[in-house]
Amino acid sequence: MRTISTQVVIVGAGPAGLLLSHLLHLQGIGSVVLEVRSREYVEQRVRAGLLEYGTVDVLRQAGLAGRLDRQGLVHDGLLLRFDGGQYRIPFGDLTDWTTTMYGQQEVVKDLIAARLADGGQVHFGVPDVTVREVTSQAVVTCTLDDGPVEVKGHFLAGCDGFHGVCRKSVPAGELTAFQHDYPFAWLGILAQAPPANAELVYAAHRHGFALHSMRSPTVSRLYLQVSRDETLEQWPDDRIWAELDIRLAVDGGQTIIRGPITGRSMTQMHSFVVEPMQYRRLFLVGDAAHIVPPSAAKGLNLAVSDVRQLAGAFGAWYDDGDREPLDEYSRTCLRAVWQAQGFSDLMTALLHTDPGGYQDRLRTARLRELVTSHATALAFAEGYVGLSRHALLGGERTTRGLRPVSDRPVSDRPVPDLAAGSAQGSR
Ligand code: RFL
Ligand code: PHB
Repeated sequence: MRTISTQVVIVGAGPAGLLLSHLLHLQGIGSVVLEVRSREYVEQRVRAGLLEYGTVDVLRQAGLAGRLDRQGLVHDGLLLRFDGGQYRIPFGDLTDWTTTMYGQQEVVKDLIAARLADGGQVHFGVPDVTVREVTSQAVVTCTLDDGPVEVKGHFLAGCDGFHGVCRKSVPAGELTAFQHDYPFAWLGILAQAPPANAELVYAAHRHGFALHSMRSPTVSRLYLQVSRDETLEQWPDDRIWAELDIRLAVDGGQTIIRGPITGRSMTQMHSFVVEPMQYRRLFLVGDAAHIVPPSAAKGLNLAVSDVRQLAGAFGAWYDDGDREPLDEYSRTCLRAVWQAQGFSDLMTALLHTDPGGYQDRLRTARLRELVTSHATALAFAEGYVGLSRHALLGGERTTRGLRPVSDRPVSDRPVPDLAAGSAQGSR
């Protein structure tokens, strides 16, 4: 069997695997990427669309944002519709951070183009990746165009998504899985229709949640909350549009622009985290280690956070022989992962419901608080744009609302002398 040697073996050419390979290349570290699907398939797979500012920043600093900067739609606010009213959360004003709408498959196309232009080794259509060893070295076997190969490296990065082989190769009892299933699903469509609003619209309606999102000035992305046992066959086009009209309605005005539906999907809503995100020389990255419900658009952004940590840790190891960042990878990432789990759960609870009951009333009260309390809106905005997670990972905190009131440590401030009988003290 032929042997290919590299430094880091990467399984999966989704955003996580491709970005990791690119960031390693920028540091002079070699990798081989093995992907089960064809290049065409991964470049067409419609999924995420909302990139946090931190994600855009990573892509920009890695020289990957040429098309993203030209075509991405930068947002600084979102619209919330509930109880017949519409409210705006100006997250850009609240946090100084923006989000960018740019399809995940466009990020993947840009990454593949960059990897191939740099002579990167990315193998598509590899059907049978098998993890052989991750103890003293990383070894996987698979079949490439010219027959069976053994791919050997110092480390293995499992970037193969939730259903991949890497996590499953870890011996039983080494990892602990935490899981939560929500009782609903998202029916998503992609339509050749201009978005009716410049900003995303999140609607909490008594029929269920609806989201009006977009991919470009001519392509809308729309979602409906459905129950988890419903199928796409139960939702012909007319029913989808009629339900979107109802749930997104505000004061009876026109809410969506219809157009040909070019893609549809049904996504079950789950949360999943595996701990730790490392086993010996195997590092789990992105959806291979954790899944969030799509409500808060965190999955892709979280995958990019993991990659950033891991690429930095490999850099420290290969440059200076410093293994601490690799040892800390799982602990550091899990802090961010659980923060994102918490925010995704909060946003799911705020927007989805079984109508009519106690929980429904509570949800409306919480939405009302979100659009009336500056403190609540600020906390929400920090979670939405990814600033809370950025701060947890050691990033600089620039949000307006959280600048320190005084730069002076508390111990330097004069202590009022109550015994002196000042006007206030003697009252
Ligand atoms: P991916 O994208 O699943 O990539 C894993 C890759 O591994 C390959 N693979 C294998 N390769 C070799 N051998 C095997 N045995 C393999 N098994 C699998 C797969 O073919 C694939 O190419 O994981 P990655 O890279 O960690 O990226 C994660 C993101 O894809 C995911 O978190 C997001 O799409 C989640 N998500 C969203 N995230 C956001 O940040 N913003 C959003 O707006 C957003 N919206 C969404 C979403 C996910 C959705 N669905 C469909 C789950 C909206 C939806 C509806
Ligand atoms: C999307 O466009 O796919 C999207 C946007 C915002 C979300 C979730 C999904 O909160």
